[in-house]
Amino acid sequence: MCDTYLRGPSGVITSPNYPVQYDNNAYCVWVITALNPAKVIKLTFEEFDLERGYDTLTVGDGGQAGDQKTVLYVLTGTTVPDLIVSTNHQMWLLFQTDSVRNLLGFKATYEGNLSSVLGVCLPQKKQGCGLVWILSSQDM
Ligand SMILES: [Ca+2]
Repeated sequence: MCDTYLRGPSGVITSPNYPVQYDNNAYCVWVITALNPAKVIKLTFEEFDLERGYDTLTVGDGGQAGDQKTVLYVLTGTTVPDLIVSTNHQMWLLFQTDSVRNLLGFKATYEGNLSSVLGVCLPQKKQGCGLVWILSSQDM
């Protein structure tokens, strides 16, 4: 899952191991960026299955992943969320799980009228999946 290039006008983000259960102590960050600042990012969920209250996917506006001031939603449980649209050209996702009980995870597609998307994986200090994806796009 690391060091993967994603290209095209849209792409898929899944929890680690999907469609197999995610790991304990996961800490994954995604930042989706449209280089055209006039664009917004749309995130559509197809599957959602997290341990309610203990494993969460936080979705925020902008590029400062984890910034409490920009949180749009903290998602947990097994209800598939509605479409999420950012208010600007960046959206971040933070997936965190605790140390027990894993479910299936999530699958979402992102779309921002993008012509290309680059995915980069960076190491994280925390234990678990430790993925940081920085997704950038550029209009043709
Ligand atoms: Ca858990």
